[in-house]
Amino acid sequence: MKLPVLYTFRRCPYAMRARISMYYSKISYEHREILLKERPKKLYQLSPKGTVPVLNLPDGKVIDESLDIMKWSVSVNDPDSWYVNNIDHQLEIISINDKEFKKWLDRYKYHDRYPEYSVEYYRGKCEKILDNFEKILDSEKFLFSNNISLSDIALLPFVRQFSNVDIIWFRNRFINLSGWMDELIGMDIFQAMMKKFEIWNPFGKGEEVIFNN
Ligand SMILES: N[C@@H](CCC(=O)N[C@@H](CS)C(=O)NCC(=O)O)C(=O)O
Repeated sequence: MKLPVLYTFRRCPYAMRARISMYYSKISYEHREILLKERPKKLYQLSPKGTVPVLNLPDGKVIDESLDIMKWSVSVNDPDSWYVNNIDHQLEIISINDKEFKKWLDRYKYHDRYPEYSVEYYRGKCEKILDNFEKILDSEKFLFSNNISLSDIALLPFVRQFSNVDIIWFRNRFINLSGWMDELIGMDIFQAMMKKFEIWNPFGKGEEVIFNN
């Protein structure tokens, strides 16, 4: 059987959220690990913008946005109803993450490349956004209820990146988000999708990830 092919990079937060969804939905696929500094021609042929992740389905369809890969994945199989309730609100939170939080996160992480403002300024911009989530988690385990939603997973790799800049500071400042992050990172599917793969050789096949549903 022909499998969907995923072009991915292990540490990319967008690729991570896509892979978590694929593992959650138990979608068998061919994994093609790439390096951003040496992107294969095939990636550009499928999607000229050349970003990862890119999913090439057996019918030829190409999905080149991580959120669309997540949506496709749960449309195939959503065993714990990640994407059933509060859909508009979930999408709103993801959009704040992708459009606003990501921008400030990059400036916080690479503050020496953005000398216009101080590292504290950039961190403060991120803090303001994360404070909204911290408050929600006062009364709920996850962003929308005591159950995981797609938005928790979509945000996780970005919050994780933020926390890793100064993990001690993060854990003191965001007690609820720290617990939330630990719980999600502790999930088997998170650990499984972080497995290391060899870089894909463009003349060969990637590695098959098979789920026996
Ligand atoms: N909106 C895209 C963003 C993907 C993205 O920017 N991925 C990064 C790696 S983390 C990338 O491919 N960067 C290379 C580039 O922008 O040329 C998505 O959600 O899939």
